[in-house]
Amino acid sequence: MAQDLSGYGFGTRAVHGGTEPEPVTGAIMTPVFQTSTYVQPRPAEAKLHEYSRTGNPTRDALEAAVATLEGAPHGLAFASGMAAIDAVLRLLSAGDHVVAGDDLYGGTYRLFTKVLQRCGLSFSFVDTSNLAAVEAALRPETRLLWVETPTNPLLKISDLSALAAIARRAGALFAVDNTFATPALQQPLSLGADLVVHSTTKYVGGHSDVVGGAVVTRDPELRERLAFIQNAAGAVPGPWDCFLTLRGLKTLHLRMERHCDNAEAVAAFLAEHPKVTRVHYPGLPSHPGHEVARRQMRRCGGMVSFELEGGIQPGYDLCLRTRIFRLAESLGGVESLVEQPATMTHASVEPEVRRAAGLADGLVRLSVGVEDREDLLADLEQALDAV
Ligand code: P1T
Repeated sequence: MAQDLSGYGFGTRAVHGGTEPEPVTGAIMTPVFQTSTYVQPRPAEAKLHEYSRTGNPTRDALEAAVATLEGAPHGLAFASGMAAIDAVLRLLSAGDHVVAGDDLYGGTYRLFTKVLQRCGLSFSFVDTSNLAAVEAALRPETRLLWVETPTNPLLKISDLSALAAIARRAGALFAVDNTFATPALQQPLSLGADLVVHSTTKYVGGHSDVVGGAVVTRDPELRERLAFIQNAAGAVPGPWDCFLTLRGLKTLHLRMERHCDNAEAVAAFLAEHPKVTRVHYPGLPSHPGHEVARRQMRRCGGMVSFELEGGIQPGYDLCLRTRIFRLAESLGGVESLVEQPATMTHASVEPEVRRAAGLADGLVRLSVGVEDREDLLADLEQALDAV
């Protein structure tokens, strides 16, 4: 049983969460328990685990570690961020209604509208930074409020405490996709959320080498229901993926400082550049969510998006001209990435829906990595000069 780390600082919890010396050898790092099943002393009497879809010691360590980061007792790991989101939505039943943000990862929007709607759930997409809009979208059958903050890709900020109060009054669960902020910068459970979801593919894993997801909660009943869904549906990560994610998250606090330092510099640079018409970064005082972000986030994270004068073509050209910022989907790894959401990560959102939410076709999104700041700024400068 892992020791209770609740009184320790975030860095100590990141390093030690979930990992106890392995009892047989004393190995300080949790081994990869590459096994599908476990020999039982007697029928239906398992030592600890019976089958690796249901449980695996490497996964146990990861689940405990992610929970510790969010300051919660219960974590569950999934094969991807989408699998984690899908598991949360399976807490609902046909006929239930969900209020969700209007600027979500394109894959989340796709799951909601193209898969789960067909199964009898209904969705209203609203700007969750507008509390009145959230209130107005509630229905008697609303069972879930689903929020990203900062959002992907527009970095909109929603007031988590206020939304938690709205959800509570409506009798709905409040789930926060904390992928962009990470628990190093924002802890939604302490602000009233019932569930926190992660694509651990991103900052939690941090090294662009593994896909995974997690759900964290303080509520033992929600944990039981989610563990049942996890086992019944089976979208679990393998032990190697758990190991890599666990290794990655031990340095989350160190990496996030550097991501934030670099993103602040990049946002300030872009805000001053004559070819840039708009910068979305909650750390800029001009950002409409700046004050709320300062209240509920420690720092503002490593994601920056922006628009260029002239619309789509210059953004497209910029993606081809950066050398250190590599053109790729995903985010949150040590490497800086650039992409064009409208044609890449958010292509599954209908153009009119994207535009109504403020996602311009020419928007460029940066995942600012942990390289040297001067090199990142020089890379953007030469690419901007060329477009
Ligand atoms: O890719 P996966 O691990 O399944 O996670 C999905 C997901 C969930 N939530 C947020 C906020 C995300 O950004 C993602 C994945 N996003 C990308 C791949 C991207 O480039 O935006």
